[in-house]
Amino acid sequence: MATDFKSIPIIDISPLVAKCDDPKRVQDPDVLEVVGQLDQACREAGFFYVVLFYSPSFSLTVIKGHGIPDSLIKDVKNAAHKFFDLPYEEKMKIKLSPAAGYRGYQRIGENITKGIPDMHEAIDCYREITPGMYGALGKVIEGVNQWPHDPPYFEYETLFFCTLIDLSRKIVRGIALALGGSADEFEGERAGDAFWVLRVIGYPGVSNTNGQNAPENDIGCGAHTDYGLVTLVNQDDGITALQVRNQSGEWISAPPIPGTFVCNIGDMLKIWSNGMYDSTLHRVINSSPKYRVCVAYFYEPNFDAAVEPLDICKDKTGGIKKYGKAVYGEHLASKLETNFV
Ligand SMILES: O=C(O)CCC(=O)C(=O)O
Repeated sequence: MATDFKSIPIIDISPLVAKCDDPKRVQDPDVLEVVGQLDQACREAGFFYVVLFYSPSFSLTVIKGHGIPDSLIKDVKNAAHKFFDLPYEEKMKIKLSPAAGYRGYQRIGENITKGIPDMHEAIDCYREITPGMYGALGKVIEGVNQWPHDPPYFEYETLFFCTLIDLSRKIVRGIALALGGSADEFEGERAGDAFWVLRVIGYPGVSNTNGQNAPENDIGCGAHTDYGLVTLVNQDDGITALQVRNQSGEWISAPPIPGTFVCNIGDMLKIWSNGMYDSTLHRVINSSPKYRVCVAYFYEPNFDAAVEPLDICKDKTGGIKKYGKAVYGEHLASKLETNFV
């Protein structure tokens, strides 16, 4: 369960990224330091920033090899701003629908959280699932991703975000160590063939949605937890909109920090950890007059993974499994089938 954290910790994970595949990793004090910080962050907040690039304001280590240059992240967000600025009819050419495997463009208000339309629009895409690949389990999400032709290169640039699979895997290896397991705990049939979801999301600024220039905007994305293992979020600079709920119910801001991704844990990790780590509620309110873009990469278990508390976590939490078995693909499908108007 989250604590009464007042801010989201920043973790320089470069020692872990450099050494997580090295058999001697647990003898390295720098790796152990990162593992300790991950454990604390996952127990206390379920959210943390990972530092990916050299940022003069933070003087932290460059993490090489994650595959996404800062300039490309900016290009993707610029392209997203251009796409969301297009006329509605243009955007609807790649409309999301159940027939398209829930892939494509969703208009403002189409996504529903706890009965209330979210004031965001988005392009949703998923790792490809070919017909029959997972039988009835995968049916709901079968399809190919739908990409805009305008602006050009949108698909090509955006798909670069999928190289975050490598960084996510390394973070998850660190989390496995933090739970007291082996670094390989989430490989193989758990998340060795990780499914992924990518969302490019746009949140209108305050005066564009309610027309009253009110100090607080409508909810851009209602309070929710993420479904899978870990999420990496890159947000527009200069707009504070993402909020994370602590144990007392206070909403703690997670402002954009240049050169970082926000990382948070999802429902499947909560089950695997037997509740040692919680998937923390978060929401988005863009109260700035500016339009905000965020790119969220969701690193998930294998689509057909059967997820239940790990024995090492059960033993550390009183010996009783707090959660029954969940199949990740079923969890995702149940969310998709109730998420939209
Ligand atoms: O816009 C954000 O900062 C986060 C988006 C989010 O929470 C989500 O898509 O699940």
